[in-house]
Amino acid sequence: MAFLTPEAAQGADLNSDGDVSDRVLHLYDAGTGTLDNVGFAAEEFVLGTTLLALRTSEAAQGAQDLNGDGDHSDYVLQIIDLASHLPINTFQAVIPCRLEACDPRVPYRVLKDTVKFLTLEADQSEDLNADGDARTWCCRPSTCGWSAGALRPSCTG
Ligand SMILES: [Ca+2]
Ligand SMILES: [Ca+2]
Ligand SMILES: [Ca+2]
Repeated sequence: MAFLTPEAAQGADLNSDGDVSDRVLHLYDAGTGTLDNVGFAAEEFVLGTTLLALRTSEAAQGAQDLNGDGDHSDYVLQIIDLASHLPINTFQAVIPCRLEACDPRVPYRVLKDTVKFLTLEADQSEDLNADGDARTWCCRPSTCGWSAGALRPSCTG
């Protein structure tokens, strides 16, 4: 189970950035009764069966540049491997999908070993060209990263 804890309600700085104004992702394992603070602020998250994807505001995360483009005004997609609880930063800006084709309850899609999401080129300070800004992140037990043909909306191999 995953949920967002408001720091203000908890009276604690849960993502170690020196303020108490963020909402920070926690994972709870009912099997073992353990509560895990992921340590990242999140605007929202999407829980899959093996992966969880969250959208972190750089501003809320202590003004860190999480996508490496030299500013701290973006929202960046991060992924948690639910087996290990290890966070993986994709270093990619993300916007919730507001297209008609998208379900508004699912701002980005989390599949078994793949997360599909939208990046605005302006946020990423990068010309991603061609195919409508859809990006795909593949994560498999041995390798996490971009699939071959990274900008295609599906993962292969
Ligand atoms: Ca904080
Ligand atoms: Ca903060
Ligand atoms: Ca940035």
